[in-house]
Amino acid sequence: MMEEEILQLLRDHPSTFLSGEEMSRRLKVSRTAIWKRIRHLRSLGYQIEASTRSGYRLIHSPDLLTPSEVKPLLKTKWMGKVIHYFNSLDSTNSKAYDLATHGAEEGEVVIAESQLKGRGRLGRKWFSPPYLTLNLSVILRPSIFPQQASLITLMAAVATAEAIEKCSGLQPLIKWPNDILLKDRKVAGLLNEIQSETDRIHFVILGIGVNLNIDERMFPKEIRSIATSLKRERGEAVLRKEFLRYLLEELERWYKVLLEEGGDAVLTAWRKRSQIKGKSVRVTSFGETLTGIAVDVDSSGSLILKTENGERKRVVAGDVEYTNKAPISKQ
Ligand code: BT5
Repeated sequence: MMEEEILQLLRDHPSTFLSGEEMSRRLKVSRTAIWKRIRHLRSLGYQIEASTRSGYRLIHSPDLLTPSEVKPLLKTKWMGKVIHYFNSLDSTNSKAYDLATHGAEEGEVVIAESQLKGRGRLGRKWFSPPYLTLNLSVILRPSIFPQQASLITLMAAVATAEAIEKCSGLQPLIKWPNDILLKDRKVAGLLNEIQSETDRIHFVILGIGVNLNIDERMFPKEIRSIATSLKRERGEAVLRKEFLRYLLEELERWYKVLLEEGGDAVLTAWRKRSQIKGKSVRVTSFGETLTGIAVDVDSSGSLILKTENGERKRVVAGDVEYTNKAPISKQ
């Protein structure tokens, strides 16, 4: 994108003007083409000072998640070094799946400012309005068995929770298997999709949606009482590109922990962040509903439950509801 190249040139000259002539020479396009792109950049929120004699100077950048905004902040070795950025997509997971099928490498990421058909699990919808959320999909090619793929979800949940804490100071809790909660409301959700053979994973698409700057009244009515955002809980907007930076760093770190130290190291961090042990839960799994006490999560990421009649059950996938809410007192 030529806009990216123009921004790069302007950033390389932070305290001086760069003439339109110089820019058109470097980018091998006409001065009118440069002017049109500058106008477009301004419409996106970039403040670019223009002087007929001296040229252009970048004064202020908006909080977009474009590669040119994000890359200067990134301190990762390989995660997010290639960013496929879109203003709008149906779903970043679908796009990433497509890219991975055509050979995209581990660590490449897809970001969209908004999703038209953001996806949750089991065909559910994910609300992702423009410029207020993070919609991220990461391509991973782990050399682990397909049966261990749930560990990737646990790893991503830990990384997302840590990024939230680093960015906001808030302490989120993880709810099995893929929710991140602040004060019992969902602030982020994970959707992992995997392409594999019986004993080999081709790739995993790690989809992460985080509500960053959504105000409460902006949430659709159906989820208003169960969803929240970092802005709502913190009382102040977060810089989205800074959050993305933390998240990519944490993902790189925890993925390394998983591959080098194994699932136990991730599970230890996950248990601390989930406080699931001993909680009364109702679990819906493949159309069946189970109630009981959560005992733990095992080494493959499954939930272990002690049911009301004392049986131990292992749940591989499903939805959890906490049922030990304080009783409403009678007056
Ligand atoms: C999830 O599913 O929580 C997975 C969400 C993953 C979204 C990311 S965004 C980037 C990537 N690209 C995609 O297309 N998806 C991933 P699940 O556990 O099934 O929860 C879905 C339910 O959460 C919905 O049925 C709503 O009740 C609720 N929900 C929808 N949008 C929400 C939001 N923005 N915040 C909180 N809750 C929401």
